[in-house]
Amino acid sequence: MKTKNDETDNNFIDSLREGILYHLTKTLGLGLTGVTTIKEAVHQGHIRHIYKALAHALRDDIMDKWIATNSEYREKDVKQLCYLSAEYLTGRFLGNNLINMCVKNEVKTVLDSIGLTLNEIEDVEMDAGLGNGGLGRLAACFLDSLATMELPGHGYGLRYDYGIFRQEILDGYQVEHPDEWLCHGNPWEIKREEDAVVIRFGGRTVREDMKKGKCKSEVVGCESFLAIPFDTPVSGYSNKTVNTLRLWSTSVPDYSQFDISAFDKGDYGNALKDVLCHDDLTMVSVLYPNDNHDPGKRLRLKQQYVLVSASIQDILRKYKETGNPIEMFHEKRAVQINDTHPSLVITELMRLLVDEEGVEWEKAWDITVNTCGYTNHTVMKEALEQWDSHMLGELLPRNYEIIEIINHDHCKRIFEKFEGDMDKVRRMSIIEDGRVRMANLAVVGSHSVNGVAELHTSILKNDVLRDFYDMFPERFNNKTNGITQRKWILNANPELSHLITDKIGKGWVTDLSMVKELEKFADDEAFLNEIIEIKQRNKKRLQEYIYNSNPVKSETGDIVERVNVDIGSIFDVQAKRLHEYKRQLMNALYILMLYNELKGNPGKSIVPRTFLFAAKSAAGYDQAKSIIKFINVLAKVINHDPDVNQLIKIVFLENYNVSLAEKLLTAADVSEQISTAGLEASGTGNMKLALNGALTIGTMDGANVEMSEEIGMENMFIFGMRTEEVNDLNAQGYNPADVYNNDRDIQRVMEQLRGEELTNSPSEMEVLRKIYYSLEKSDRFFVLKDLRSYKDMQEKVSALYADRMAWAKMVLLNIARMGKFSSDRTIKQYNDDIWHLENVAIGS
Ligand code: 26Q
Repeated sequence: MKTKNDETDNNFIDSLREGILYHLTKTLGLGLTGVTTIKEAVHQGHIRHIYKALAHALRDDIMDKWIATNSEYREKDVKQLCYLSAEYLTGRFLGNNLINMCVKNEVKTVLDSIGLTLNEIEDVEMDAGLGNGGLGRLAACFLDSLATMELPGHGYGLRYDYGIFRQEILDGYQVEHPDEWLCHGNPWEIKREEDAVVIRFGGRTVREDMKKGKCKSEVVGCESFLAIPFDTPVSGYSNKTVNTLRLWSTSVPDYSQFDISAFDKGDYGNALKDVLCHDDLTMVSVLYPNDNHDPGKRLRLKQQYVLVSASIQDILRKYKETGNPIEMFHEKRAVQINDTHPSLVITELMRLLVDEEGVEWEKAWDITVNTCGYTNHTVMKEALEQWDSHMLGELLPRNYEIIEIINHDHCKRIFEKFEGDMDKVRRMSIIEDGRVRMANLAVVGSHSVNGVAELHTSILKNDVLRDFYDMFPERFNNKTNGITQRKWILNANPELSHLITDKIGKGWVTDLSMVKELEKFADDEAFLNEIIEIKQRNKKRLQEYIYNSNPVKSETGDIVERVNVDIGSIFDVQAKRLHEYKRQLMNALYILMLYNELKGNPGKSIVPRTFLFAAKSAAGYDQAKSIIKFINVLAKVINHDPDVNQLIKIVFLENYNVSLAEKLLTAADVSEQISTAGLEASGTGNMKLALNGALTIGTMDGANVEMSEEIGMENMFIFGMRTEEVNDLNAQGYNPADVYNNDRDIQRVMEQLRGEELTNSPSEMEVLRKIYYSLEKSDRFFVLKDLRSYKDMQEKVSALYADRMAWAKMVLLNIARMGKFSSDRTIKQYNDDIWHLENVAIGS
């Protein structure tokens, strides 16, 4: 079947031209006197105007479908999913919409006729970087899959004025800048002031009935203000579904709370005093740049409560408009909690049901538990959220009281079920030691608890949440992550997409399992050559990007040099947040060992390699920042050493974001997935890279395990300790000296970290020393322990690359066996096991 993707639609082209011209004048107010074609308009306007007019023209098309989708959901009174997430890493919207509306060719034609390229126009748009890493990107992939699969599922989140910071690398150090993603406006969102809701903090509870907290309560003396929603349409691929991403903003105070008399007397300051404190103004203003780390900040708690309270008030209000009885709420609405960040939705729903709707406590609890599902994304202790009880009690008195009651009932049940096992009660209590443990609340208040890969879920069951698994075994289930192939191949890698479609048809776009059919070309040399050539062209594009847009900069931002990478070399990519458990340091130490080897054996020939790193570190995470600096010190040494720089090179790509990921991951030959076994919940970059034809060097961690089951161990480069070995070694006591005292090459790199060989700058030496001591003292993530087996495996990678056809065949098998890792599959499993939404084909 031909669609608009194969055949250009001339009617659409004409209406697009008209639409762009219309919006240039009527929406953007450009006085294009005497202008009748866009071509003439381009001469008068800026490229940004063309981008905006194009966005508006496309939006016009989306709007009708959006309205139709909403009315169909309403009329059919279907069950709807509300995905609650503090983060959405969507990246740019233009590309997503062009792909899913199947109008990319038409838009290219129109732009071409006015002398512009789609790339130029796309580059005008800033990334929506409202997330840190994997968890936020997963939420964005899920929205794409929900809409494509015609399921009624919407996202709720926060409209941060500033997303993840823009990273600059100056003299090798990370410098953070505010991300002003809204500075030129956002044509994709619609402000819905009519749906604003009031959010209340502080105050104290009073009760209608003096018995206990389980009955109706009211909070008085609060500080309150408004949360205002902004909606962004989420189009499905090649269908008529348009779901909604609703993001809350809080910059406007609740004027109803103004002391008007004070205001009238000219005492503006006092009138505003209780409504506008510093926090209020900045509440949803900036994303916390932490990933897998919880600093326990009060403002972060306020943000989370805005998300939760605004969303569930909105959900409940719209539900009541359907006329269905409150007792049926969980049959018509599902709430998925993306990590513990929105887990206060449990107490907020209880509060609304009991205090506002007058539902009896036990009934309200049933509804709440049956509505909520909780997804865990980490086993790292420092990332498990805990709030100080006093802070929570002071900021959200009624919610805290509700937690106390939930906890009381919960502890009582544990005591009864486990025959007075007080240790167990303490371990499982929601409140303990003056802290509220949000993961415990999330498990107790949800009917479903899931991990994000098989290994991760089994670690939850057997270790992190073991007591809870004993108590509620039926709640635990696995949902292995996936990625949307629309974004990560169709949009990011058009040439590979065409090749695949040529060979097996386009079914894979909505059913990734079909890529399996590529396996029959595993020995087709012409086909393998085409794969290699596409990769080379992607590498060439990345090479140009590095040369033009990623120069080495001095402390003051002056360009020091431009780096030219060799596209004949292996592009070895580690792109992910910087965290010690992800072991970018192990990669860097391996490069140092390789450097030493080359220096010690002049004339030694190896397969040339370019080591590409891209990573942001949390602004306050010192050790991670030191690792970034260390990588850049190594880059300086190696890239300037004529003995080796024809063979190895290091590039640190600054400001890793979704748009850069599209350029970088499609150009990779080798994918680094080398976390300490048991610590990476799933990983999703591993999937994006393999699907785009990179081979994985990795540990048996997260989703790598399932990838190796699909792809075959023999088609990946798996090394290092397994989870059980890590656990055993932890139990036994690990001494890193045992490693470096018995391995001269590792000892050598340790000496280089401590000595003056790599640098004579005192500040750089200090950074290196810090890394040295962390390894020498504890090496918490077993970098030294796994380093030797990592190096051995890297040598196997190089050997295979030298055999061009053997490499290409393995690449093909990797691509062909990635069918499982589509987020469409993940969403289907969430839906079958947890949400039970029905498919709604709009307009049929
Ligand atoms: C918590 C409290 C205060 C401030 C920030 C945070 C915070 C923010 C973000 C804690 C954690 C995160 C993000 C976690 C995350 O991205 N986890 C990743 O989730 C992916 C999707 O499931 C997995 O593939 C990754 O393995 C996992 O690390």
